[in-house]
Amino acid sequence: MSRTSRAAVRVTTVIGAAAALAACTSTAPPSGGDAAGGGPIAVTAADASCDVAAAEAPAGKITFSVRNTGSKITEFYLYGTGDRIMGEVENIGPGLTRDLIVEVPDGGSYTTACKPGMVGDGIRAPFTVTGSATRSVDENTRLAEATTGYHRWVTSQIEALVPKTQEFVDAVKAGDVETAKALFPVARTYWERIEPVAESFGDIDPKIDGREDDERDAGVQFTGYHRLEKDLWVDGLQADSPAMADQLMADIRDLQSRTATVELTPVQLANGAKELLDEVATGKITGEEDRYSHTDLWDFKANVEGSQGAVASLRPVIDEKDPTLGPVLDERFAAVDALLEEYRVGDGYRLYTELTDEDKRRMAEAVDALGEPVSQVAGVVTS
Ligand SMILES: [Cu+2]
Repeated sequence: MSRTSRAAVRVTTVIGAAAALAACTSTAPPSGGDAAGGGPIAVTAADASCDVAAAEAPAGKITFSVRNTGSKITEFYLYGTGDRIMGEVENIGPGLTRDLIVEVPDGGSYTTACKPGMVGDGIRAPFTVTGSATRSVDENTRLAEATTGYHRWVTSQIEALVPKTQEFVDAVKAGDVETAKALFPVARTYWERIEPVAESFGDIDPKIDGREDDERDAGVQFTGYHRLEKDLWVDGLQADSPAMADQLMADIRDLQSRTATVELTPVQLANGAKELLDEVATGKITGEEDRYSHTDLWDFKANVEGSQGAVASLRPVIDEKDPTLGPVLDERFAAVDALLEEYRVGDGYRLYTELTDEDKRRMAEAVDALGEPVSQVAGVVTS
């Protein structure tokens, strides 16, 4: 789960994901253009203000160019009804500018938000989308194939996630701590590969992958993989561990049934690919995600594979639109893979606690170098 998601768990619907699922398969080239005047909408994000240059844009592709003039790392979101995330851009350091490209097919009321310090509900403002964008699934067969192919891949991951998590859950319920510990990072691999899809459903991700220190509404419990991780590694199995295990399984099955009918757009795939790398940077290289088991490198690898899966589905479109980008992506993914191989131990990886600062520095550098071309994918596929 991403830092962002965790920060916003309290608002119930959050999601680090690429964008919420628009009510369509908007595989047509974006028809709305960029904002009212045509260009990107400038957003000036300071520590206590969030100035969005336009409060309205036509439906279709909307680009926000977010400049952080403050002193804290910030994020920018576009929310739909019920805080459904249409798109977000994370980790914008002071002085930096990053673009958020989002496809909004339906006109209506939306909300923009800057989150200086990456916490809380953010500095919000209403944003209106006018008209509606053309939806023509068949217009671009390559894009349609990309989303179909990715959906197939996600389905295959879920088909492995369900039985692996069941084995993990069974081990917890049987009180077999050693087996459960061994299965924990394995089951999570399938989860971490497809997390942006799960995050797009909002409420599932906090239940499955929330952390103990997440903000929660009163009465909402700390559940999911990390709660069981804490039991297994720190507290020992608790009276309610079996119930927690059952709850995790129920939430995973809920994910499975919702994923069956989900429709994803090419922009969501592209943004999800970048999201996963942001997750690596903020959750894994920091050792924050698996703080009790220290199995962060398993998740690291899975996030990279998930990013690669989404990029791979889009590859024919990327090659058609910008033939220079694909080879750069190949090279950077290969570099990250090669680096991670250095930390392999058997079927797994070295524990986070065994990494030196130099190891972490090299990982951060490789992930940054990969993030750069991956962040171009959304723009290329919608060009
Ligand atoms: Cu996660």
